[in-house]
Amino acid sequence: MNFDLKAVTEHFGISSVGEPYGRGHIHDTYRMDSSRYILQRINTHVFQDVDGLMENIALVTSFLKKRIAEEGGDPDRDTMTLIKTLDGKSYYRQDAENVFRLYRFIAGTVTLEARRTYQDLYEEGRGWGHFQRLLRDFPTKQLKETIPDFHHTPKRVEALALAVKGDAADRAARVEQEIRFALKRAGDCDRVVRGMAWSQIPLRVTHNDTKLNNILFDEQSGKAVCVIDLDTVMPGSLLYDYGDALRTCGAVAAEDETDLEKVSFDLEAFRYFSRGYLEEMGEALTEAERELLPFSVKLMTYECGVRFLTDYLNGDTYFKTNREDHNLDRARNQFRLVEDLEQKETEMREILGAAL
Ligand code: ADP
Ligand code: GN1
Ligand code: MG
Repeated sequence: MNFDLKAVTEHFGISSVGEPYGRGHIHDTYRMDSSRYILQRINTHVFQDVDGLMENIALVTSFLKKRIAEEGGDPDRDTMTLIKTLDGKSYYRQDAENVFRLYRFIAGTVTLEARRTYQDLYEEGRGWGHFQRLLRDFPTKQLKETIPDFHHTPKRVEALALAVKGDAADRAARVEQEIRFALKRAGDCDRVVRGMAWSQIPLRVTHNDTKLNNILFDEQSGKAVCVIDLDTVMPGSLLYDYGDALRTCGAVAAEDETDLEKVSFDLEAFRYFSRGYLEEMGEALTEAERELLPFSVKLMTYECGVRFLTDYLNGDTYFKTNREDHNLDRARNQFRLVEDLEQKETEMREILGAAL
């Protein structure tokens, strides 16, 4: 560690005794002061607008606390609590690379890297649905778009077309089939952004990293307790969060599995997750959102594949890779999943029909 931990903890007024904690891929996380706090060194390479992102988190968590209290929940446990520095700031900057924030540690909870049973996915769905329902009246105008056009799929496709043209890593000739696959399906990739532009799909608060390991589960009961990792909270469509959660928790194989025979979408996972999500959020969905739920899973999977393929063509400059052709493997995997989702759309509609 090339920072002065004692100076950091002194700024927050806590003990400097602690240890690394969790398995996050973005920040350095420490459990401090007899498990009272979570200290995070913010990854300033990924997140350059620290002020914007901390302001978003402060706004969203204080709104959540009010709503949670109104519902009779525990505002200190059901959402994150930011602890300010002694001079009242939401983070402490030691130097350009070393920027820290402090949260209250939420005790008696666990994070899951993979589901243990389908019930975990029902709980995961409830967790994301509850988060969305509590925030349904949040004034989204207050939020900064810290990563502009993050889920603007047509712009992601434009970036792919540019990458093909530029062919920076001299790889385009090898992946003609994948490029064709992506461009052939670009026709309806604007359905969500178009719906938002025409105000048919409401602008809401979105989390934008709806993975299973960004929910804390109660150690004893297994129930979803708290949504964490709020760095990418931005204005957007809830379809991004619903679709991206299922892209990950509904896939049978890992995102970079190379044996495409193993890649498929699990309708049972879809059923459990959606039941939990809709129990919380079903009534607050608009007609247009409801209609697009199955499509959103395919859209987010397609978009992710497009991003992996783009990065492959650009020479792997965005996503971390740890083997040759890693991004290409991921793109092929996601596109295989898109094909499977195309086959399963009718069944997905039937499942949602029953759940609604
Ligand atoms: P990353 O962006 O690196 O994934 P996270 O904010 O998700 O970072 O935190 C990493 C891990 O730290 C989580 O998976 C979780 O296990 C743990 N964690 C984070 N915040 C808290 C908290 N307030 N209480 C308890 N554990 C937490
Ligand atoms: C990135 O860092 P991680 O793994 O949580 C990416 C997501 C992608 C995901 C694909 C800020 O998320 O959008 O879906 O990789 N996050 C960012 O694995 O670009
Ligand atoms: Mg995380």
